[in-house]
Amino acid sequence: MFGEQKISYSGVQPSGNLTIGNYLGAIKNFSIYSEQYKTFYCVVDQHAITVRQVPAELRRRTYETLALYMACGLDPEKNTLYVQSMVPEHTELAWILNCFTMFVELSRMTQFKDKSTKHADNVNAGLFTYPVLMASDILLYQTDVVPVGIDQKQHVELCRDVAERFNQLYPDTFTVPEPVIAKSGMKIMSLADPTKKMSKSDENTNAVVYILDDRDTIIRKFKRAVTDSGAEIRYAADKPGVSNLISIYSCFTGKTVEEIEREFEGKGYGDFKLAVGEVTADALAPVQEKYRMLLADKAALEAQMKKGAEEASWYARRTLSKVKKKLGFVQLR
Ligand code: ATP
Ligand code: LTN
Repeated sequence: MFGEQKISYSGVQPSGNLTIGNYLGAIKNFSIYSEQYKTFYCVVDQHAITVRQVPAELRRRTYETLALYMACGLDPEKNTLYVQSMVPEHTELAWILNCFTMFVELSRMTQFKDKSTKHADNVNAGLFTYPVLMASDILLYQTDVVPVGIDQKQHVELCRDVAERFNQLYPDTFTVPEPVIAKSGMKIMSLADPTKKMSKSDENTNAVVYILDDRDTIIRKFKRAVTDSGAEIRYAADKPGVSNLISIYSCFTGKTVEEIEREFEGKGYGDFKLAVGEVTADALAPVQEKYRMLLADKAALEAQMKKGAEEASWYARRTLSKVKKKLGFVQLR
């Protein structure tokens, strides 16, 4: 809470082409809060450098991610959209919170374990303290709700623990945030291995549907999606492939699992996969069109970045100044 205002905050890394997992698990749910909350949605470029990035690609993707936020329906007049590295208070608070986060807490994070296996040649300190920078993002804005996919729940819970620890020592400093995880779409799985999360950094591009894939590519990828033994279109633990496709179909059409099972009773996997491809392509077409228009005007995107960073800074400075005062740092007027 900032005064009487409730706050929603989330972020996406500009570390690759965004997927329908990012869309359904996160971005699509950001706008739910636009009317009644003060909302901050950030392009977290500083998180992205915890794994090596090519500078020109990071720069390009920063523009693209901001344009995609807007193309997905986030109106910059109603939401503060900005780039993390343009608001230096994030890293300043991160240092402070590093001193309130325990080594063992960070050692338990599954994303750290996964990423340090995947990037064994670059297990850097930033990868380890990644959740502390994320906690700083969230706590700087006195956030109430954090809409994320389920893979980020553990990080938001760590953020809550850090906030509570800090508040116990220095009362009334931070709002303790809640993770909000969409019921459907919380974890979209890979089309090649439905036991694995669909991820923008997957090397197998056929396993991933990108928001910007064209219609033919989307339909082809779903046609090739791994399904399960048997022929029934049914949502079940022993049918991870079909269940994942049912979830995607449900997210894009708003239909319930039961309605979908009824709709495809007696039909085969081929028909179903084609239908999933078509509804996905239909739903993404307007997003893609708007995205192309927005990306064509770089100056307008830069003006947006500037405005977003100015708005965000105002809030960030207030919280950071309060934290410094509580800690005993001398602040000159
Ligand atoms: P990377 O592959 O680089 O780790 P990512 O695809 O996991 O990236 P992030 O930028 O880490 O994407 O995540 C942005 C948001 O999208 C987070 O809230 C995350 O929980 C959500 N998200 C990512 N992948 C999925 C998925 N497959 N299903 C649902 N939500 C997802
Ligand atoms: N860690 C998140 C991205 C992220 C974020 C945040 C999400 C960075 N800062 C603050 C919510 C709130 C991820 O990897 N998806």
